Order: sequence, then structure tokens, then C-alpha cells
Amino acid sequence: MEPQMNTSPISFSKDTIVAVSTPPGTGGIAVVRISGPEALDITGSVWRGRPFKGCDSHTAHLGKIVDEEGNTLDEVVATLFLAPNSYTGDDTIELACHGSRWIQREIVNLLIRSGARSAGPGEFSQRAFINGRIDLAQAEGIVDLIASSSRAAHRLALMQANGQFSRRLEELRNQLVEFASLLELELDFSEEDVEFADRHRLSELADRIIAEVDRLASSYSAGKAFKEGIPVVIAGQPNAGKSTLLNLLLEEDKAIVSDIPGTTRDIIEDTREIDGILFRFVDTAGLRRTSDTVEQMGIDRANDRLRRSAIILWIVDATADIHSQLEYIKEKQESIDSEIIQHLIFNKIDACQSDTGISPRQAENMLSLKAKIPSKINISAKSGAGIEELISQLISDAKSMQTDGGDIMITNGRHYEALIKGSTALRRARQLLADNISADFIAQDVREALHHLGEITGTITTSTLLHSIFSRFCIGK
Ligand SMILES: Nc1nc2c(ncn2[C@@H]2O[C@H](COP(=O)(O)OP(=O)(O)OP(=O)(O)O)[C@@H](O)[C@H]2O)c(=O)[nH]1
Ligand SMILES: [Mg+2]
Repeated sequence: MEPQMNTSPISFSKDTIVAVSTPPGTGGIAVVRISGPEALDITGSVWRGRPFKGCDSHTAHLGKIVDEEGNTLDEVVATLFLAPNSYTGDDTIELACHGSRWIQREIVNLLIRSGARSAGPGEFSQRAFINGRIDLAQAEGIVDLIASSSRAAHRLALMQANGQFSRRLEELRNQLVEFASLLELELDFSEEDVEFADRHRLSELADRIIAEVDRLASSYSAGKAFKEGIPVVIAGQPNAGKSTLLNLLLEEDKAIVSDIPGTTRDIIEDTREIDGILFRFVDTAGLRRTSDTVEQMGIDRANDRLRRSAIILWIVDATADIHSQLEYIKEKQESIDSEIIQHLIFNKIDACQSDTGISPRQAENMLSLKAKIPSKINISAKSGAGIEELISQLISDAKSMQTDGGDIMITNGRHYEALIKGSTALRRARQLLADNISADFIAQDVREALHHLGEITGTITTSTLLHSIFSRFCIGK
């Protein structure tokens, strides 16, 4: 019942590859990495120091790199990782040299002249995959780990890179294999009329697997938000103080502020890490009915971002007509998913004689009941009053998104697509079970589901898929 491995050839050669693994530019030190069956011989031919042959793995050695004329290029520290205990699974040497661009380039060129080949993007990781050191989901986790820019994004990437996500998928695949073997059993005994009891058990198992696949798939929108920054869209009527609030939240003069209504025309956004969570704050054009074509284009963009946000801050100018603003917001909410967290922010409280006179309950009643508007927060974007309350609200919103998705969250679009395809195939199988269709038809859908889940970790791969994944890595990784 295991799916057929895709037999399209994965093109890889067992030659020895070399690249600078540290970022381009000048630094205190740089690391040149060489990996492959000839790594020790090729490096050894330009090395003046203790011979590598006979050295233990995971040891560091001081020596010199010399060119064909015997000129010293640099004094370096060579760290040895012997197969199979290296990142790639092949013999690997990391040369820590002085960080001049010239030295880096000369050492790489010398190693190429001595028999190594310049590595393509992600080629070290691709070898690690081919040698069975890591699976595809782990390799993608490593890319995310390198790019991670907040504690939350780092945690999600690590979970993927260290194989926690892969193990969960493996469990799911095992359950599917069990499902498939139960189907076989039914086929074997179909003459003996035990079908009914078996089908009940099968349906239960299918439901459990579908629920878990769906849970993983549904964690994607939150997972993606944690990775790229949780989109918090600031919206409201012109002059409400949206850009002033954006600048306050970003701690930077990012957007132009003026008392002319309609100052902001385009989307202005940036990220900031707060309490280990990356937020993406988005300022938008003031919402109003307008005959100005350019302003209307800005408002269309604002509407688009509102629909794609995770959190909306509806800014109400407390010094202007509150009722008409709330009416307008209520109208806007019609086209917004009720899953999006929304808050009412009354701004300019410093300029109000008294409180806004509207209780949170009254404000909530005026707005659509289906929307999640847990709070009304009074702030002054100008003086900063109330901003701590707003920020702690945002942090608790983000944390609630995290627990909604359970412990493992997916952050990769490729994994999401595979899970959705897997779930669709399983739902078909579930329906066939309910309709009492013969087991061989059901088995076909189960095989398809196994195929899609296998694509995530690379049990099932094609060379096109591998190429598209590893080409997104940087050179030297
Ligand atoms: N008194 C007071 N004035 C504020 C406050 N926040 C913003 N303002 C003023 O309100 C005016 C409009 O502020 P903006 O931040 O440009 O408003 P906006 O919502 O971005 O406006 P548009 O871009 O036109 O939609 C400016 O003169 C700000 O100085 C506040 O908390 N208190
Ligand atoms: Mg503005």
C-alpha cells in the first residue's frame, strides 16, 4: 500500500563542492566550506599543517593555505567533519580565514583549480537531503531559521528544522498505512461478511486523520503571520490620527502626519518586534466617500489590506462625530471575515473635554455582533497615553492566535498545499466508505493522500521540486 516512489532521476553528482559560507563582504573572519569525497585530498594539496588523514572528526587545526607557487595566502583554522558525521553527510572542511574579500576569493579559486567545483545555492543542504541527513521539511526549516527575525518565528523554524514537524507527519503517514492495511483486510475477508464492523472502525480512523490534517492546514494563516509579521491594519476616517499611531507603534517617523484630511494616500507599513513577536503595522488611506480618483485608489488598497489582516485597529477620532464614524465602520465590517480580531480605538482623548461618553458595551452594540471586538481602548497617539494598554492587547491577541493553532504550526505554502490536497483525497475516501463502495476504490484515494503527505518531507520527490526548494537557499548553505 506504500505509494510508488517517483523514479524521475534526481540529478546530483558526487563531486566535491566549495563556497564561502559567511555573508558577502569583509569581516573579521570568513568561512570557506568544502564538502565531498575529495574534500580532504583537495584541501590537503594546498595545506601546510598537520596532515588531515588520520585526524579525528570534529577537530580544529591551525595551518597555512599556499598557492601553486608556494606563496602563503592566509593562516587559517581548518575544522574537520568526517563522513557521515557532517552536515552534508560527506567529508567536510570549514576553513576559517581572515575576512578580506581577496583572501576569500583566492582560497575558493585555489580550491577550484585543485579539483573542487563551485557550489550552487543550497547545494550543501541538498547533499544533506540526498544523504538522508535531513528531510525536505527540515531543509526548509533551516532556510527559515537563517531568515528568522523574531523569537516566535525562530521557534517555528526550529520546530521544523529539528524534525518535530516531520515526526508528526510520519505519525500521520503511519496511521494512513494502518488505514490502508485495514482496507486490505476487508478485501481479504469480504466473502465472510465482516465488512460492516470494519467499516465503522475505518470511518473513525479516517475522521481522526482528517481532523489532524485539517488542524495542521488551518494553522497556516497564523503560522505565516508569525513568520512574516502579524498584519495589524490601522483604519478609520481621514484625520483620525492613524499615521500618528503608526509612527508611535513603530517608534519612527515613518508616515507623514498633517491636519489636512486625506494626507495618507498609499499603504505604509513596517515591522517591529514586541515581546518576541513580529508585528507588521499597516497604515492606510482615510476611509470616506470621495470623487477623487487617486484617493479612491488608496481607499481600494486599504479595503484590500483590511480583508487580509489578522488584527484591525478601527481608529475613531473622539473629537469628531463619533456616531457617524461608528456607522461607517459598521458598514465596512460587512465585508470583513468575522475571524479577524478587531478593536475600537478612540484617539485624541487628550483633546476631549470629558470621556467619549460611549461605554465599550454601547460601542459594541453599535457594531456588528459577529465581529470579535473585545475592547474599546482610549488613547492619545500624540501624547502616547493608553499605548501600553493597546500594546498588551496586541500581544495577547497574538498569543491567542498561537494557541488556536496547537503546538505545531505550519509556515510554508508548499506544505499547506500538500495538506489541503491530502485532506481532499481523504474526504473522498471517507465519502466512499460511507457510500459502501468497494475497498479497492477507497485504497486509491488513500494512496493519493499518502503521496501528498510524503511530498512534504520528500519521501516522494521530483527533481523539479528539489530544484525549486534548494534554489531559494543562499550560496554556501
Ligand atoms: N490632539 C491630538 N491630535 C492628534 C492626535 N493624533 C493625531 N492628531 C492630529 O490629528 C491630525 C491628523 O493626524 P494623522 O495622523 O495625519 O491622521 P490620519 O488618520 O493619518 O489622516 P489621513 O492620512 O488624512 O487619513 C494631525 O494634526 C495630528 O497631529 C492625538 O492623539 N491628539
Ligand atoms: Mg495618514
